[in-house]
Amino acid sequence: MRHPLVMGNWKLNGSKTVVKELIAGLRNELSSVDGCGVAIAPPVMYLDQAKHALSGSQIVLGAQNVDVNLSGAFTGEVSADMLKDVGAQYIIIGHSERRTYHKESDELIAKKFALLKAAGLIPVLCIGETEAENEAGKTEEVCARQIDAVLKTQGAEAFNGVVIAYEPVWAIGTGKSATPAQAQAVHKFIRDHIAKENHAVAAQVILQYGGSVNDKNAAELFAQPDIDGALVGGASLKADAFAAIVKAAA
Ligand code: G2H
Repeated sequence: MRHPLVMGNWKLNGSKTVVKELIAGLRNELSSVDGCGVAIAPPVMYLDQAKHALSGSQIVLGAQNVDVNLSGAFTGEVSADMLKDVGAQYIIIGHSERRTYHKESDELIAKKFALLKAAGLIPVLCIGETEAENEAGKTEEVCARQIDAVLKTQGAEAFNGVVIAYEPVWAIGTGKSATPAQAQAVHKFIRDHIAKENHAVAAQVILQYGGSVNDKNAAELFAQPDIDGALVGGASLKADAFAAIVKAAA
């Protein structure tokens, strides 16, 4: 049976002091929480420091991206083995900010998905439509296309043990979250889409919602049957707000 997972995506925020203080705050706030997986993805520069600061806690380390190459002359990149080496487990790929600012394609993201699986890491595959696509009624078409890049090349079984984060682009960092009903409808579509290929795989895949999740709207989102937690950006930078979101999912 799948379990809820709340993951913090710190994006391009933090410092050595922030890592120290935020993780201390999270450890304090979440020491007695049971029933919800918790992960944080600090900037890659701070993964090693974060891993040490998390030692002995239930909070798992994640990362925000991985390169599609394993090693070699790829200046500025970070490989799956390096992420594994520092103890990261959940790796975000396909975030809309990477799709937009770094021109990452569905095909490139599918390659990253495959290499993370091969390295024994857990992909957190972000999908979601833009505002224009939403208004044109293309939400399902876009989500299906983004999932199919993996599904049609690696098979439904590739989704065993992985996380998909549905993040409507119009809801990211805007304060304008999807309503619980809107998010549930898309989550159900995503699960049904995978179920057409493999019911058992679809039933266990963790489907997170992402996009302006905060301590006020989390509980209602998590009450939806196909929403298994959240990928949290802005609110993951405050220990009390992030802990409240985790508690709402537990
Ligand atoms: C969506 C989310 C985290 P925020 O990008 O991935 O960010 O919660 O700030 O909308």
